[in-house]
Amino acid sequence: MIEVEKKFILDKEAEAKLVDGAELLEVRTFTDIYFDTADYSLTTKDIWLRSRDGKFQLKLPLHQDGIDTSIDQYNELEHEDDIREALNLPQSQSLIETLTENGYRSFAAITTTRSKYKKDDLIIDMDSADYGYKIVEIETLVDAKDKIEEAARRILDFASRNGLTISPIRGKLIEYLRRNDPRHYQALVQADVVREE
Ligand code: V4E
Repeated sequence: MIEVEKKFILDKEAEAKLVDGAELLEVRTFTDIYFDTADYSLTTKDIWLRSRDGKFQLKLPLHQDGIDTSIDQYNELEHEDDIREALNLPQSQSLIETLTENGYRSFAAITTTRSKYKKDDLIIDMDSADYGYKIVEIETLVDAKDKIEEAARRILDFASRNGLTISPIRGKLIEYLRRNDPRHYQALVQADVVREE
């Protein structure tokens, strides 16, 4: 599946409007541990490897011409075999052991409490990260690339109807790096993965 999502700043007014008429699906807390090599070979290519509560996930960028670039599109791999193939890793040992042997190490751990809502057939994730940062993501899943554009339009329409401001925003990990690891953050700025506004 392809995840089409957009992050927005969450202030009190926006939160109240969003929650109005929305169905609360769940509240849960999870911990993400992010991995990369010492020279940032994944993240400087906009590739994100993490273990979420112990389960590995890999996000690969799916930037397409002609599609609104204010929407982020990633392909998500969740099967260890697929992740090994995408990263060119051999099929031996556990994934964490293979990663360590191939020079990957963890560079950030973030615990998030997420309130998930459904409204107008879109998913709203209100995230509060343990280091003191709040964000909201509007997202949907599509099963083919030719459905991304329509999904992106639905998200932006929904945002304007619900009083959300479309402005550049740092995700939880990027803000964490900006605050805690300026060297890594600058490498992402230089690689044009992160734009400084
Ligand atoms: C895709 C990405 C990163 C990995 C973390 O992805 P994100 O969607 O922020 O995490 P989360 O916890 O909401 O995952 P979900 O539960 O939705 O799967 S870190 C940075 N990016 C992309 C990115 C970027 N290139 N530039 C900026 C300013 N923000 C984010």
